[in-house]
Amino acid sequence: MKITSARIIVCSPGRNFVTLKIETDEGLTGIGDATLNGRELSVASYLQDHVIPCLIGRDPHQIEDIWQYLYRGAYWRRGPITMTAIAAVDTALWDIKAKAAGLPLYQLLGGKSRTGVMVYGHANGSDIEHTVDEVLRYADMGYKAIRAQSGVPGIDKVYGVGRGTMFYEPADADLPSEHDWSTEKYLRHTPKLFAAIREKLGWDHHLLHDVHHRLTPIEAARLGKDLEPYRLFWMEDATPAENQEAFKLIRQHTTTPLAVGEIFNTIWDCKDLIENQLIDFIRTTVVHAGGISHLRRIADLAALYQVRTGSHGATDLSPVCMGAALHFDLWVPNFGIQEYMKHTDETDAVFPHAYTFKEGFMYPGDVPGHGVDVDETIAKKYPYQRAYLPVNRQQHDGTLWNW
Ligand code: EZ4
Ligand code: CO
Repeated sequence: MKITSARIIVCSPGRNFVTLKIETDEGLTGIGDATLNGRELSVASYLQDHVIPCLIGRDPHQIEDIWQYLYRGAYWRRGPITMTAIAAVDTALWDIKAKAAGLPLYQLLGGKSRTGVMVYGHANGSDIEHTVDEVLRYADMGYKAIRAQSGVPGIDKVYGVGRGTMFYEPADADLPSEHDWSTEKYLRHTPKLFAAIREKLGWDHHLLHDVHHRLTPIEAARLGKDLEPYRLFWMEDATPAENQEAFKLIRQHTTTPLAVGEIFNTIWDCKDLIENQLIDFIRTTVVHAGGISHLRRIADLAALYQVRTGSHGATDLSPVCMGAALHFDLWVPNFGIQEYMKHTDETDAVFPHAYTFKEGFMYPGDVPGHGVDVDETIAKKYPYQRAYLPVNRQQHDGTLWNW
């Protein structure tokens, strides 16, 4: 088999998505997600201008060789744009291989390790009462695990509280919108939120929380300690992870499990945190960490230290990534949980898919490949629209902070 063509489909059915489609001389095609939120066109150009010319004529079955060719061959290793582009190629090639075999992708990875994939949904509210109601609504929908984010009294706009209740979408403007921040107010508020949730919800559901890189290490340690009574499944991105030594300090102070990795793009970003047992869940994804081939390497390293997977799955990860992730999750032995935010109906129409949700679990389906397609005719109705993630500034003096 030979790759005869490859092309990029950019569309915006409510938000931007970049999709790579690879075609072969045997008529089999495969697709991969290449969406990098707020920097979409850089990846599209990287693929179009620098990767696609190298793919034509290659045997799509040689997934590993093509991966190494694109990673080593670029000379400039790693980074979100390179690794998202490689991920798109890798995902599309796994799709083709599985279709050629006539098997759902999880069978090629080693088959099912579980009956379904536990996912967590997002409960967002403007204040504690509203967030508690949202958590209960997610429990009613069947979710076994729920992430809770709440507005903070005295802070104008806070991460996790956005438009809509099923489709929270942070990339909200054609220039970055500005949020404000107060660590003191957040740290006072958040333990009260989880106390209120446990009181109404009880103890039969997993609860998660995303700090979104807002705290210094000692502040993160304090929040972890204050949340211990509510037995969180995890506290996510408690502090920025460029300096990974910071996690030692957090670890020394709290038994609240720690999750990191949605912005990581290779195993090298994960290595020290995993080997030093500073985290409990690794959140790298198919689309931002080099595809299924590379994510498998990260998961195998993590397994040595009882670190489990918890892949990022917000709405900027397209249904193509979601489908591939669910095959991966069904197989990966050290699976923890999968993030899931429902896409809009417009997005689902552009990306018809075999995966389903039932009672808090998801299933990738059994069609050959990863089970997600792209309807190019519908996609054409939604042209690219520039959109940015917000920035965050300290209240009072406007110091730029971590969003
Ligand atoms: O901010 O996907 O856990 N989920 C998150 C997301 C991220 C966006 C960034 O593109 O933190 O909401
Ligand atoms: Co996050």
